[in-house]
Amino acid sequence: MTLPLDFSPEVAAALAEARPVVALESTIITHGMPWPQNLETARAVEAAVRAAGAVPATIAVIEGRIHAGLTGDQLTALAQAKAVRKLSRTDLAACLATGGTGATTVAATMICAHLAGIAVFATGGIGGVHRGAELSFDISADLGELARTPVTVVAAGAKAILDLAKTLEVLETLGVPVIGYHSDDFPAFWSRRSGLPAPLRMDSAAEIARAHRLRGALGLAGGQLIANPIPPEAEIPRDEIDPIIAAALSDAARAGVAGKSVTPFLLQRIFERTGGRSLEANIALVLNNARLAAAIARHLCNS
Ligand code: PSU
Ligand code: MN
Repeated sequence: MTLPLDFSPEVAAALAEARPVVALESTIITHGMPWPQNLETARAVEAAVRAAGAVPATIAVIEGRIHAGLTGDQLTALAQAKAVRKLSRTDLAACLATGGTGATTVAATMICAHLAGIAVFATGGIGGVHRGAELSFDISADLGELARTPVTVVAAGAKAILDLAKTLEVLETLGVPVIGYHSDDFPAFWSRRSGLPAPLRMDSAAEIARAHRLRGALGLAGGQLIANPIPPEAEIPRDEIDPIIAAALSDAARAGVAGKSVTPFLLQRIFERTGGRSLEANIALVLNNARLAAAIARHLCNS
């Protein structure tokens, strides 16, 4: 069976010539940010990857086919679409089988990037263990994907709406390397520090690329999580964001939000409750992650 996988001409050429490519997810566009900042950010992130010497491959499922690299029109349509599916490992094949369209989460983007031959992926923050998971069992499929698919994911830690201590515990259980970039502290998305130590630390893209290669050489399944703190000038300090997160979580509990809707609902409530500041921080950290991912991709091509 041939894979329903299409490459943009730019991404196909870069891969054929073994030039650096960085995968980008699409759920952040459809579910993580409001219009029109979602489209502006998607374009700015692609531009940041290019400026840092790599080719961006934004990944989405359109009418039953995986696309690695979107045209301007495809990106705009996705950013404007209402009620797009949010695809993860569980429903990717079903969406393809039924000719559907959907945005890819971190988990689904890792799967598609690996199929496409792309080893590095930049996003905002990964999903993780939700607060109250001991009752809800709500643990993102992103964690299991990091344990099995060999893609290095650059993120500003996990979103601070999660239980970060439990998220780190699960990542350790699954054998996922969590590497603080220029940081001894595990970052908390909008804030530079979570107060929890980063299990590992590296200070160069070259070392991260070497560690990626060595995991493969050792036959270790899975990827790496690079925890890259938000730039200092863009951060919302923890003591400011914590009460807002707590309020958003009680909004979610009152509204009875569950399953796939939890993360988008909380991000929207935090956006409203910070007067848009959370979005500015989110944009800054994604751009920062795109630049580091491009540097890692360049080192992977040169080693
Ligand atoms: N990072 C962001 N905004 C987002 C997400 C990540 O800045 O919207 C998305 C990612 O696609 C991630 C998903 O994989 O949220 C996690 O959702 P869940 O908790 O339902 O697994
Ligand atoms: Mn979930």
